[in-house]
Amino acid sequence: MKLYPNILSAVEKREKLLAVLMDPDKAKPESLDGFMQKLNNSIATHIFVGGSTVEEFATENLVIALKKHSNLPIVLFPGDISQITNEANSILYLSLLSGRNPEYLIGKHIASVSKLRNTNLEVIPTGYLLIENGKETAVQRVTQTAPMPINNEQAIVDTAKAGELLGMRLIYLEAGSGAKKAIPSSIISAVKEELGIPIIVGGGIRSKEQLDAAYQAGADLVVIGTAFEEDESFFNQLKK
Ligand code: 1GP
Repeated sequence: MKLYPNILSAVEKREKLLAVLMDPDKAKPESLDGFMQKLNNSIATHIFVGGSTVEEFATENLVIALKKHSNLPIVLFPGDISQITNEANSILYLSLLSGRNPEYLIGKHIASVSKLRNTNLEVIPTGYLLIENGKETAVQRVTQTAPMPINNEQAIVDTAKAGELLGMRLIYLEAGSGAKKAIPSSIISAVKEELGIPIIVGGGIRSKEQLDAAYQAGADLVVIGTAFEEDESFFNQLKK
């Protein structure tokens, strides 16, 4: 099953996509029942799996368990090479374009090749932009890069565009997990206007209103993790 063509066709049909992000450090394979039941009854279209600090094999074990609970495509959103597992369908091959740390622009990618070579994962090149949200986030800490200032919209648009010109298939606008402020609508729409590739938006989205605002501004796929982790009843507002 190839995910990218499905994303493109959803964009064409103006269908909006929602990924539930699950962190292998927090979601435990043995206690997924209730959560997954709610997820399966919701409008979620994808499950993303990833975290910034994850124990070895935790990702693989979680993905194996998730497949028993859901038929949704499982996409790796890896914080590190150790999180690559052939059990998933696809991998967002993230290059942190907002930062200037060569490890996260190309270094980790080179190191990942020997692992990827032995998988059937669909690799989706994704330009990843970390944007200021009011507090320090895990991505910032782990990658030792600064987020892009929110008031320099042109720099954000130009960075996203450069990603598209380099051949990225997706652009991910990231406010950071548990962000105080989600990506502002004005930034989403400015990037959307300039780009021909689908846009992912994530970080700090905690309500149906914020989700709809992100879609309205031009997000093709929204990622939500923390809000579901903190309160599973949020799924009730997002029923199919
Ligand atoms: C984090 O964009 C994702 O990488 C989702 O963020 O956990 O704040 O929903 P939240």
